[in-house]
Amino acid sequence: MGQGDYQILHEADLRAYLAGLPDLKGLLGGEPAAWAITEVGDGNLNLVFIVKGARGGIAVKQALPYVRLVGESWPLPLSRAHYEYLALMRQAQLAPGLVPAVLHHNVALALIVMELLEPHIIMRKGLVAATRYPRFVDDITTFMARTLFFTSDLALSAAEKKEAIAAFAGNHALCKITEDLIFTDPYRIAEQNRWTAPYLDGLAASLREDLELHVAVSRLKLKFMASPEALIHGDLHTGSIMVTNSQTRVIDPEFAFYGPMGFDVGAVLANLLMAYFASAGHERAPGERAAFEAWVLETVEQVWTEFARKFLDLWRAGAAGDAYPPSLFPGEKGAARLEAERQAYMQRLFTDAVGFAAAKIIRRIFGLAHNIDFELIEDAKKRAISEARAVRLARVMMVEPGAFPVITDVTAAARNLRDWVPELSG
Ligand code: SR1
Ligand code: MG
Repeated sequence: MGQGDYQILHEADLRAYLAGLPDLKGLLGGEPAAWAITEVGDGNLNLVFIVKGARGGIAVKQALPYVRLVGESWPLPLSRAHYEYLALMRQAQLAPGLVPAVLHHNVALALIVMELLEPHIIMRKGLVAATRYPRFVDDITTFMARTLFFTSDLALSAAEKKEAIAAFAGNHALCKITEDLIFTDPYRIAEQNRWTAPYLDGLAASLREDLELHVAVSRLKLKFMASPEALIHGDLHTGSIMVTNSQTRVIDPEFAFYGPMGFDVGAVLANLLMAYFASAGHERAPGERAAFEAWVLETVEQVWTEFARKFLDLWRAGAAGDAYPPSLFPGEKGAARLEAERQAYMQRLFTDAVGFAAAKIIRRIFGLAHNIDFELIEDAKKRAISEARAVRLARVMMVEPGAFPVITDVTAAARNLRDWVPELSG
């Protein structure tokens, strides 16, 4: 298997391939024939293998030439593995210890070998089980503040920034998935849409007729397409985060490109809010998950406040980028005016995050790709109730983001909807 050939790797191919790489062979230890190789990918796009030897283990991710969730009828470029590799390397520089270490990369095979994250689990699974993660706020806000700030015009020269945009511009097929699945399809008839029928039939139809919502989501789509503010992860949901009680790792940045910062922040907020609304559907006795639900809303608040604090601290510590030239803000008066502008910048970013969070919620309830937070609620009526509550909040967040000037307005609105009884179809 040379550098020039792509083939979908099966267990035997992977074993032979790894056996030919002395560093990885040594890391795994023992005889290659004795390595345990398991394909564990449960995402929508790729193959993921866990390989364990006598000494250690690794994770191997290979891009398929099509969307795994749908099949060969939906081709997808292998180049996404290259962008994922670029993003992982940049994120490792900017947020050390918060992404998996890359051990090997093969462009032709669209293959990335990473450290094995063990005993980490996908955060979404932990949230379904009502597990609280004490490191999460500090780690995810450090990740977002540092990766977004240091790849923005606040930290880069104009030339560096444009080179960086160009380096990721080819990842447009992945952007197109987002443009279609998040910002378009849930609001029109699309073959791949699905929802909890028949209970949400009426709500699905109302989304298709809601022109205020169509304007709001189209504005967000335009912002996503035309705002290369920073290198964003591009798919920062709780399925892209692996956790233990004491560690957090952000994985899977294959959707990375230069886009709006609020898209990443909104993704984290949206997925926590969905965990909150889904929680009622998972309880076996009333109030059983109350402490977890309180933690989730507190986490929503802290994710924004800590992110904003860290981002502003980086900016105040000395922004070397070409935006906001210091010579335009001299003396005490200039410093005060610049500080007021920083606050205004963060307020705009917050409003973006609120809107993008809303779009992220609606796509998981009416679009192609759902999440286990809701999907694992077996009783379809209960699931629909949780989903309808989330959609009620998401609609206001999208159409009137200005009605949520601070993050506690979002959490208060979520809390008020906790026991709201929606009118269901069917
Ligand atoms: C067809 S891919 C569907 C979704 O999976 C990924 O995780 C992204 O969220 C994408 O939108
Ligand atoms: Mg993914």
